[in-house]
Amino acid sequence: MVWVLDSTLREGEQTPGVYFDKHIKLAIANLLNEVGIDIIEAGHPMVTQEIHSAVKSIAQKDFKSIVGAHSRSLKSDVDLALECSVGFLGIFYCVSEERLNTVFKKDLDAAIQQITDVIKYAKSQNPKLLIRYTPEDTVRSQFENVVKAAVAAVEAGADIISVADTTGYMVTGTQRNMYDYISRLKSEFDKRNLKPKIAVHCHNDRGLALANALDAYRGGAEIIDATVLGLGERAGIVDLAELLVVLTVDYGIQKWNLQKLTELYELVSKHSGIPIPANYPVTGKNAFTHCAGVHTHAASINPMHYESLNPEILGRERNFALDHMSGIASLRYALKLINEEDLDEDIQQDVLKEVKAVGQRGRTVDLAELKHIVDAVKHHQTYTK
Ligand code: HCA
Ligand code: CU
Repeated sequence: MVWVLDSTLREGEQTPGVYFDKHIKLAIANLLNEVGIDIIEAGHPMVTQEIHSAVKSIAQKDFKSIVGAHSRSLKSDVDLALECSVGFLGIFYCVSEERLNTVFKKDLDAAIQQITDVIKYAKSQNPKLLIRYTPEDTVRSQFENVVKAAVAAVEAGADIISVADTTGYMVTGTQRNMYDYISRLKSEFDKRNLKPKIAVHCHNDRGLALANALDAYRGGAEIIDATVLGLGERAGIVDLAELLVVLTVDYGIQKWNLQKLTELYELVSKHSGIPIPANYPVTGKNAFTHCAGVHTHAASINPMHYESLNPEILGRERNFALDHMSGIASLRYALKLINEEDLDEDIQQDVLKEVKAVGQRGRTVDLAELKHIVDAVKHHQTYTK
């Protein structure tokens, strides 16, 4: 069954300007555990002493989620991760010719030697440790290099191979698609009778991260990386809430507690300083709000006319916004909610006029303001009658 790896505390903290204090990291990890996330990638202990200490504290919690650390392919990084007693270790090293030649000044065999030495070392220190090896920028690297390094990594003890679309380069439905990539990679392992789990890490540079991740899943990937709010380098990666909702509702995988997502998103948004856009799918303020008169009318009869997701799965409520788009049906629905459904027809029309006037000034009318408008219109009519 598919696993979800949340990297809000590692990739997410690579969002420019984002820093989570240790106690906030613990609170986020706690909610991720309550959501039922399979792996929490808690940080890269080498980066700072604070991250080291946070990863260690999270790993010490009695979580159902596996807690992991990120690490370069260096024994010194692995030692710091091992000190944190993590159950998962993600090691990355690129294998593209250009990067090996210009950045690392190493040939492929020397790089593979370094990768396999580090994996063997980590496994020898803790045989139960789940090890993932990621050839960074997998999909733009020479396929033969990826296969050679990944096969060697699995033979050295890696349990998981991750396909990273580090620059959000893949486009479903074209030659550069994840389904084909994962299928080809899996067949290379099959040929050699190796059975690592395949993970996928999709960046969102073209807005296709979720589509690519689902394409990878269809191709046989079993672990999908995501972050809260899709945080991460540049445009970030797959959004966790969107992924979990699709896997639950559309793929029928009943495994995660979606009711905790609102609290998790509010916490991460508050402490990352990244607002949740109002029109964001699943967690945005407007995600379940109907506005135009035609929509509100049909949705108040049966919400499914204008919804394909039920807000209740997230513990959220459907809303009807009043603004310049509203018609009499929306107004009547809102009046019922404030116990004013018996208003005279002409008063209702005047209230609607006022609501539309407010809407044209670029605001919506909430129920409290609607009550004031009703009172004002009633008052005015008493005087002018
Ligand atoms: C990084 C790059 C990375 C690594 C992914 C992984 C990517 O920030 O180190 O280790 O699985 O996108 O390639 O996030
Ligand atoms: Cu990444």
